[in-house]
Amino acid sequence: MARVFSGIQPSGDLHLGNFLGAVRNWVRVQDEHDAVYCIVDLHALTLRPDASELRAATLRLAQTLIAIGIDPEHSILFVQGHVPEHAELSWLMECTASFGELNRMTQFKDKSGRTDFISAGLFSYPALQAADILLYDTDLVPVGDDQRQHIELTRDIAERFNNRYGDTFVVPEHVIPPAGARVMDLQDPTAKMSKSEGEAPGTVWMLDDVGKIEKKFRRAITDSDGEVRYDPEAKPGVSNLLSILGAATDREPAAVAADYEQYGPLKSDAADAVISALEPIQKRFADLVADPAETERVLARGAERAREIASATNDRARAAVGLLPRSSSPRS
Ligand code: ATP
Ligand code: LTN
Repeated sequence: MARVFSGIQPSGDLHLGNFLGAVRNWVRVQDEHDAVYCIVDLHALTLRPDASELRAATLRLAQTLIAIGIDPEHSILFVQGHVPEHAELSWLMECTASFGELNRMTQFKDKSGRTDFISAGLFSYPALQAADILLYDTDLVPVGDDQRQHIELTRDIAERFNNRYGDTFVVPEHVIPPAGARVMDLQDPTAKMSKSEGEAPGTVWMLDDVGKIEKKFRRAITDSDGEVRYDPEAKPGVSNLLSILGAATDREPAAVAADYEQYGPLKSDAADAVISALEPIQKRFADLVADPAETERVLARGAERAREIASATNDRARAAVGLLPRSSSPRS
């Protein structure tokens, strides 16, 4: 069975873009694949979160992922900081990636422009991401469109490492969903819906109640010509609504457009489709929140299973570059 790996930052609650672009597909692929899903708390540190918020967000994200349908009995669900091989292999990745490559990453350019303290970790972020992926002999990485460049860099790093030191890593491929890969902000449809935008009215949170979701869709920015047509360049707001409704109902946005002549019904149908996808998830989430110890047990077990795979790959990589074996450690 092909191995799937993906990661998500505990940088706040999930929004509709995270759901349609990424985690919904994690659930869809887990039955036919050997799936490993990681909550990347070390990556979240690149933007200096408050410690107690990070702790709470990590647990809530685990609960959200289980509520969405990640099955921790079948797939491996774990927290990056529980498996020390991630930080260790990251250093080898930093020494394999070039400064120029990291400097070309658009996510770094975006995020460094929005913070007054630019940590070195924010710059080397993709090296840690490469370590995450390569530790698990990953074949496929399901992500939203914004991660394409990072996965391409991971492939380049893996190939360079294999050329320098001999075959060590599987070279992974990204899987970008056909619909929902880029959900845009409902108030600014030229910007992607994002966790870091705070309480923005254009972001639909997965835990928003029915009233809020309806209001956000009702107020979504469209345009003034009144025509329903899928054309993301010329009509970004309307096209975003069509993409969302299409992704939520598994239809092509252009085909959805044919059913509408006015913006009002399109907005309310998009809101209804989103509400019916989110309601059962919100119910399961409430049950999980009532028993945090159970989620902590799931994560501890996930880390154990992850570490079995990660330590073998990490040992292979350490040996390949010429680090002496850790004879005192039971793992190498
Ligand atoms: P931040 O704003 O903190 O960067 P984010 O909302 O971009 O957060 P991430 O944790 O970086 O979220 O991403 C988790 C997953 O969700 C990734 O696979 C990413 O590609 C996907 N994703 C994020 N935003 C969107 C979006 N607007 N549309 C589709 N997919 C998205
Ligand atoms: N960089 C990703 C999160 C992430 C990831 C990964 C995704 C960290 N490690 C490994 C896929 C595979 C993001 O910002 N969404």
